[in-house]
Amino acid sequence: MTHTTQTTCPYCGVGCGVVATREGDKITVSGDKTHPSNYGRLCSKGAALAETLSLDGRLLQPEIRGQQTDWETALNTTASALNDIIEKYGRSAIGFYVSGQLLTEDYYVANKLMKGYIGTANIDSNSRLCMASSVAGHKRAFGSDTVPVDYSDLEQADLVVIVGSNMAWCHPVLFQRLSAARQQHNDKLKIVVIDPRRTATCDIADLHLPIKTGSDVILFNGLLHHLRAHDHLDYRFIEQSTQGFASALQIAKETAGSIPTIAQACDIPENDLIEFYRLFARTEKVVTLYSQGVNQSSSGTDKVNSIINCHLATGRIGRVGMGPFSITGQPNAMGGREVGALANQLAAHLEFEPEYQAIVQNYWQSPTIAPQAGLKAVDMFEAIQQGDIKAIWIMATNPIVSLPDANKIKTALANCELVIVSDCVRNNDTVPYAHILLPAQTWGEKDGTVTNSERRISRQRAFLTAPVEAKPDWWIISQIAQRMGYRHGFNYQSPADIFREYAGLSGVENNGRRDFDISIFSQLTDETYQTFTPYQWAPRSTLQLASDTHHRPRFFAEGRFYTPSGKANFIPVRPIAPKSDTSTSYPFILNTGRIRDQWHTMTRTGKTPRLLSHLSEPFVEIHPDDAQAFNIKENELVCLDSGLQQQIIVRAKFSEGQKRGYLFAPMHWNEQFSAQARVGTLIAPHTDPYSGQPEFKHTPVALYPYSATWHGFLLSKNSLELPKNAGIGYWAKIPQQGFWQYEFAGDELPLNWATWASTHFHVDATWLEFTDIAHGRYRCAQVQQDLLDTCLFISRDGQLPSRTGLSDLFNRPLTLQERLGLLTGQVGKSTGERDTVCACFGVGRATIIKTIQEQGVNSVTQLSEILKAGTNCGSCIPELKQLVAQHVIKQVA
Ligand SMILES: Nc1nc2c(c(=O)[nH]1)N[C@H]1C(S)=C(S)[C@@H](COP(=O)(O)OP(=O)(O)OC[C@H]3O[C@@H](n4cnc5c(=O)[nH]c(N)nc54)[C@H](O)[C@@H]3O)O[C@H]1N2
Ligand SMILES: Nc1nc2c(c(=O)[nH]1)N[C@H]1C(S)=C(S)[C@@H](COP(=O)(O)OP(=O)(O)OC[C@H]3O[C@@H](n4cnc5c(=O)[nH]c(N)nc54)[C@H](O)[C@@H]3O)O[C@H]1N2
Ligand code: SF4
Ligand SMILES: [Mo]
Repeated sequence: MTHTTQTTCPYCGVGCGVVATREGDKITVSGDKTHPSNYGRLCSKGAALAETLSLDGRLLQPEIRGQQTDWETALNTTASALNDIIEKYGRSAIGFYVSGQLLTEDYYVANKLMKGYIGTANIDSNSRLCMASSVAGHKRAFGSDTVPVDYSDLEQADLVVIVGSNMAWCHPVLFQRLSAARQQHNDKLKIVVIDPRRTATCDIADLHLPIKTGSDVILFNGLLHHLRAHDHLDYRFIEQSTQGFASALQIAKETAGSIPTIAQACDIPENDLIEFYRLFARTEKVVTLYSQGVNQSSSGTDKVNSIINCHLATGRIGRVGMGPFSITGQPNAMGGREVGALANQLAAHLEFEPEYQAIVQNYWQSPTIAPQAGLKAVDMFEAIQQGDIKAIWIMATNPIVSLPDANKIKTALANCELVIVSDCVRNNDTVPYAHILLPAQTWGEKDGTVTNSERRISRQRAFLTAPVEAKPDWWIISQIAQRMGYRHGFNYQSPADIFREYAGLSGVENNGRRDFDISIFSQLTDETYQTFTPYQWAPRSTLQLASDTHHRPRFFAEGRFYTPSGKANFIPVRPIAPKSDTSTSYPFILNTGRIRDQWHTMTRTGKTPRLLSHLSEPFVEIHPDDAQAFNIKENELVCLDSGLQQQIIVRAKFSEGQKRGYLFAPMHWNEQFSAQARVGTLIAPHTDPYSGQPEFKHTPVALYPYSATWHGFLLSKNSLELPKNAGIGYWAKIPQQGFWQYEFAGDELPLNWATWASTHFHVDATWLEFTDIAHGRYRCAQVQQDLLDTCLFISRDGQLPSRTGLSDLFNRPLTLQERLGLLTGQVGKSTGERDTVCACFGVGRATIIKTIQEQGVNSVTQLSEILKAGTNCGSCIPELKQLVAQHVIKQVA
């Protein structure tokens, strides 16, 4: 029997609808054609969701200090441990660190417990690392955290300015919608990308401005001044709907200076700068879309306001096809902002003001209410380190990987009296520090709502039976709250109960005074909650039940904002240089971010071979000329050092798109997947003064080759716990179809490889072994009943057999020749496929280049017809285009 469930993707803030289809034991996942975010499209990560559903690596039983226990004990122990800490040290000694991977209902209950019952606001979300600068910027300008743009505005704009966002990789389906709109408009729609790197997003750009990191405020201050100087302002709008224009303009003029000064400060060609200013000035329908290149900066909030200033000055807000658009990262980053699970918000877009505190406490009928804002993420972990916070409850986030100064987070947690972790995996970098581990349900099992970047609330629905001991986060929090003695506030039977209560709160004494009001849902029946269709909240939602975006009132359409005067604020912003700069010891700027096929700390996307085939090892991207100057070879292992406690060791990857003097490393790799590749260990915890968001994109570092004296790799049918004392300075773990691949390198040569292998990998007489002392080679293999179980290859000079050739041997009995081949190192045929470009059909770079060259391919369409690459999710199209362009040109030349 076939059973289908409509739900949403657990990854990015685009919030795509997916359909999970179950036929017997087989589950497939496809795009939901009826969902207004994606209309059936999925990216490479969404398309691979069905491959991530296994229970491998799941946390399936509560644990207290390493011992498995039952829920009753775990809940009682947690509740009484929290109460003990409150009694001994006071309520401020407790902190919750929550996440945009939680559902709205989970988020709401956690926030309620902390702010209304424990009575402090020491609850912050990993959205602090993600959206906080946008929230702060919105509030300063609009008096509310309102995102005034819809996805359809991107399609209706004539100019889209993409600032600090690699949407081709990070919001791929929205990027596809934008690309399609551009094709349809016959290129009338212009696209400008502002990013120090030339990313895949630049593939559809008419203009790319590779500015220096942190120079965005100068660029947009210069734009504001340019708009004034060339008479492109909307004076009526400025007069009727805004305040503070004169001083914002004055500061912009003073600080940006002339075109040559701005071009120099941003390090871009003058002509390109003028072209951007002219495009912006003459185009009415402009959307400025921005993300972490703006937010994750010590001047993130000012960057946001410098962008908003330009939209206010031209009156380009609140109308079709225009506006500033902060795009959200996590599946429910927006939901977290709505419920208010950030330390400086109260709940449901209500702020820390006496009137609102009274509203919330009264609505909750709670014993207390947090008196003031609590500690933001970075400060919260500092307070743990200082011993001011004694108990921390971490839910759905992995701070030892994702917070700056990540090794200090380790020390802080190691010294913390009580660490509670609710997660769905048994092994991530944070889990070992937990005294209490609470197994949570994961995507496919859990049930509730999420809100995407365009304020659209969708249901996430369960389509799997959850393992018995995995529980929904809202249930875990409510049970603990009840056992802490807060019986009446947490007696929820279902997520629908919570959603109704939360929707009700948004409407209390609102009457249009606040932007967020979904109180129409406060009486929703359980049945309607089950069948809830995607709903975009809008002004006066109370009056508008229709889900049709095109007929909904728009935020700011009447030029009214949520400030006391009703007028939007211009914020005068002065450019501030990033907190630290390069020096002779740290000559490069390290920029960090995401890659196409991995999600954050890899706990889900790291499970599937397909998603690790695109980029399978931790790396740093460097301009080839910089590499040459620093004597770095392509694919060589290199060390990065920022002067904090630890270095990282990753592979050097050359890219012409990298700005000179800059490096880029992905944020994803962690201690489950590599020896030393957590970039967070390099990043100083500098934060934005308004938002508290860390500066993840600007760390001065030194770079030098890793002095490897040997290289090797191991392929094994089973996932291995690598020996800690084996002198393997670098390793990376890569899941493959039917086996695991481990890449190794070390800087200390063991005296004897055979002894080394027998000590660390239990190689004994049952293994086949070969040592070539003269050439520094060692090989061994374990074959059981003709089937290859494990093989290990070591070499001093880096000459090693092809991994792809060997991979074939795991799936069938070995011939005698192949067994011998394992020892001579001449086994399997290399297909030369290392980097998979099209994850859906497994098509690699080498095949693509060969096809382009041998078959005279000159377009992606032609290439796709031959290889199928790019015909499913389309996430690889920017790279395919790049390869076609590069290799066609070479042929002509
Ligand atoms: N594949 C994938 N997609 C994801 C995620 C993921 O882990 N993997 N995570 C999701 C989440 S939570 C988030 S927050 C989003 C993030 O989405 P994005 O913000 O698009 O991703 P990042 O790679 O962090 O950074 C974006 C770009 O900012 C540029 N940048 C750095 N410094 C500056 C600067 O000073 N000015 C300007 N203008 N640009 C700069 C970087 O070079 C980078 O290309 O992605 C979401 N989508
Ligand atoms: N260097 C650098 N660092 C960064 C960034 C950067 O650009 N550069 N970006 C920052 C940003 S924008 C973000 S959003 C963060 C993300 O960083 P994290 O939040 O640390 O990353 P995730 O891997 O998403 O962690 C989610 C954890 O929650 C678990 N989980 C998933 N679903 C559930 C659930 O339903 N319930 C529970 N209880 N657990 C669940 C997963 O197993 C995983 O362990 O990283 C930040 N850190
Ligand atoms: S764009 Fe990709 S990752 Fe983002 S929600 Fe859609 S399918 Fe998921
Ligand atoms: Mo994020």
